[in-house]
Amino acid sequence: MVTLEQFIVDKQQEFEGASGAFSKILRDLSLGAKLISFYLRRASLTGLLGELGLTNIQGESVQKLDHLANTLFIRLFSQNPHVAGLASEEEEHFIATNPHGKYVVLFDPLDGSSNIDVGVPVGTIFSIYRRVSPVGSPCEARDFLQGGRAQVAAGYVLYGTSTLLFYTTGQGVHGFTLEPAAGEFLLTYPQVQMPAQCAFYSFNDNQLHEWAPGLQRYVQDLHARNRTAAKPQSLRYVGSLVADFHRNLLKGGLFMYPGTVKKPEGKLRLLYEAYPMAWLTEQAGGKATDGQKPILDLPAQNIHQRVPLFLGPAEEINRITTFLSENVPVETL
Ligand code: P6P
Repeated sequence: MVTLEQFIVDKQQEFEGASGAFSKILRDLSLGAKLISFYLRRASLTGLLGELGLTNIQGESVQKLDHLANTLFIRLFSQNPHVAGLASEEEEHFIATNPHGKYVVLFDPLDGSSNIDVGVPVGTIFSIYRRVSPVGSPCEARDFLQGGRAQVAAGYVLYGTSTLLFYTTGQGVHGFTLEPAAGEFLLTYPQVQMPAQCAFYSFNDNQLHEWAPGLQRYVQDLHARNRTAAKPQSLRYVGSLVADFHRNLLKGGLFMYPGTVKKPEGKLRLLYEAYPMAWLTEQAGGKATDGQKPILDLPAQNIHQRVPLFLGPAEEINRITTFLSENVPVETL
């Protein structure tokens, strides 16, 4: 029965030289997660389902719970003395908070929220950096654009059959389950490793005809391998990144959201979706690319930039890279 806070202390996972900073930031994140979990489970009883009637910077309709989660995390992190600034999927610009804070937090407050009305699990994704601008002055854009390898912590909350919090600080991936009776996250998945073989594949193939020929060829090869495999891979895709990723992290699976001819950068955001999920993937023994290059090595240009995303066991990701680099032509069926 190890609580999240005790685990951080036991593992000395504080950032060096800032005792209590990581604990305090994770404590705010876990408080937000507990409250969001509470509101989500009653949403259809309390009129919190559906749209707010606004459109966010992404051009997406804002769900009522998107707004609630975003507002909650902004309030929590704004009062945290260790946090100098925030960037949210729901906010066009970053928000400077405490000039004496040493860290910045990026988050997708409620990813997959279009699934809430149909009872599909949704999640929160977070990514933490040590600021590079001078402490004592307002944070700057460069604090958020340091690149994936500069993250000091990253993780997600999954609001599913239970509320789970998974994170890494570069010392492996660790998972915790919310015990509502105690209001605590308890350690339930220490040192998670992604299985080397895929039991599942997760992608939306409604734009397959617009994918690179090499990737279409990979999909043909995947189906051909399934015809003779002792244990064929199953398609599992719920359209909620955290839910699809979490299943594949525990059971082994490929997640991909490629670019298309019309949208070569794909849909998912680099800073607060791809970077954190890529670091978790690598820390769990998997591989994360944009189809060719490691996600964590891609430079950050702006906080809402998009990137094609491939997450999974190294063998499967390497196979995709081969098909894409050889751009093997699509076989006529
Ligand atoms: P599509 C949810 O809107 C999201 O951002 C991710 O959580 C999810 O993986 C993806 O989009 C689903 O997109 O185009 O398949 O509905």
